[in-house]
Amino acid sequence: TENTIAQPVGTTLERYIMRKQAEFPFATGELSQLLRDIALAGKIVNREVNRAGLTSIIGSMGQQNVQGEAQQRLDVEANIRFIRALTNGGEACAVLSEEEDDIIHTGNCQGKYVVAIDPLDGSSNIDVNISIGTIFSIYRRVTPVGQEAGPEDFLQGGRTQVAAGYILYGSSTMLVYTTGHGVAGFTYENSLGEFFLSHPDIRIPATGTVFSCNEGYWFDYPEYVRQYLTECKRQGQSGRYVGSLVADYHRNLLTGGIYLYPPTRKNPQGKLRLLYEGFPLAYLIEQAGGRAETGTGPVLDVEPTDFHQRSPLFVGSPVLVASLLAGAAEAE
Ligand code: AHM
Ligand code: MG
Repeated sequence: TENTIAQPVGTTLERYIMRKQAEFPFATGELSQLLRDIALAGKIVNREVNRAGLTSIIGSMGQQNVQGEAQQRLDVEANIRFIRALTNGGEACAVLSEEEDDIIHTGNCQGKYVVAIDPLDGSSNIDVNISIGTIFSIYRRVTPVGQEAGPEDFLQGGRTQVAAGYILYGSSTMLVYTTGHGVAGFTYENSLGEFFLSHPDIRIPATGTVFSCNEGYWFDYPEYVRQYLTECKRQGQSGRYVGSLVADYHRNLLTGGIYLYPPTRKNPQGKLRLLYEGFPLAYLIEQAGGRAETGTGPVLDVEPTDFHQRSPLFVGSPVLVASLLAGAAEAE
């Protein structure tokens, strides 16, 4: 079947990246290095996430993190780790993070890439030991190399992403990414400190029986969303909602399903952020054969105007997303 675990051939992320790079004779290796930087920061954050419940105990023992700094809140810590890795790596000239209002210049003006990132998504799940994630999106800069990056580097539009992915800190930690040639997933082996290729070519099932949304906002959802969900229930489908976007998305990617963060009366653009949530997950789902829509068009076609703008998100199996949209079209 699809999406099954690969034979244990032991392909590490490192080897995989090298092999892929060799397929593009003109590649300079900078994007490869950028992916390595992200994986490295992911390993560090994974370690912090695993110790999360112990931080107050460790703190009371007067311990500090490896940099000699007092322990931070985990989302702040993750932000620091990713920015540090991207700065040290040298390929990214600037970073946009959910944690900071403005873009962060790394000082690497020669860097060809910019990265938009949600360093630790699922903030409500951090303190209760539930899966959380990191989401990232990479663009080749449009401003001249040698200068500081500008807003236009980040506001190019989702279709110009050169790579995107996420790290899921779950019962296992996984890194899943695309560079526009399909989607590959890697599972972290703690004792070896390596990501191993476990899901070589992820394709989302065309349909599924899972719907994922926060039903607490039911009365604020558009009528077409309520009708769609009502039909899901009539068919006896399963409601599954972790409340961590990466976890809900990853489950649906592997098993088939739809994730919904609709517009609500209070938040007509929903809650999720376009540049480091909607765009990367939309790019990746299309690469896996799925769809990502806002209700009025593909997520990737939204023209970004603000770093932190929001967008509704309906993402998952193509048949399910199409069925939701059919209702939306009828409602018009
Ligand atoms: P965060 O960036 O503050 O962590 O919020 C994003 C999270 C997503 O991971 C999740 O899907 C969504 O917010 C849940 O929101 P809600 O509690 O409104 O259902
Ligand atoms: Mg977030």
